[in-house]
Amino acid sequence: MIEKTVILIKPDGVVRSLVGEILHRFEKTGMKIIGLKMVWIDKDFAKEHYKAHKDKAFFKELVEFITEGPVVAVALEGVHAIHNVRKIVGATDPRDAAPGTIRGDFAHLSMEWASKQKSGGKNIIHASACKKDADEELKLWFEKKELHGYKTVHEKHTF
Ligand code: FUP
Repeated sequence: MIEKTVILIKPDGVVRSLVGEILHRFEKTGMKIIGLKMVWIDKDFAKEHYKAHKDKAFFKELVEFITEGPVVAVALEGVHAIHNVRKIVGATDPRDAAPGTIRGDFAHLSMEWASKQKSGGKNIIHASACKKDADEELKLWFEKKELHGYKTVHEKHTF
């Protein structure tokens, strides 16, 4: 039940100075940050990350968008972390993302709009979709030595 997952604060989230706000939302749940870094990836790395979308019409724009600035990569650990993180992130299209979710609160440019602008969808954040993706993304984004095991106060003090 204890899972590890990956989130990426995408270039739009970074340039809008939303890093602290976003990290806070995950930390408040009690889930544990076990890896954290800022990286400016190149196109080959982006293509590997988004390989599931390589045949989609928006693939080129997706790769261009995620490489236009640095991203903040975060590894999180917690009970049902993959599901819980996706719940906090919200629906893929900002038009559908519910208020209270990161995408619902901080984004509004729809995928339809992005496609008309010929840009990648600006939805602030990526989160691993399932266990298989989480395992692959942890390996792609983090070296073993960049992931840390430690006890949070919640684990130390169980009343
Ligand atoms: P998600 O798992 O919620 O990030 O969504 P997907 O894996 O389905 O999509 C990956 C990324 O493609 C999304 F973050 C947004 C982007 N996208 C576009 O840029 N244009 C589209 O028309 C659809 C998706």
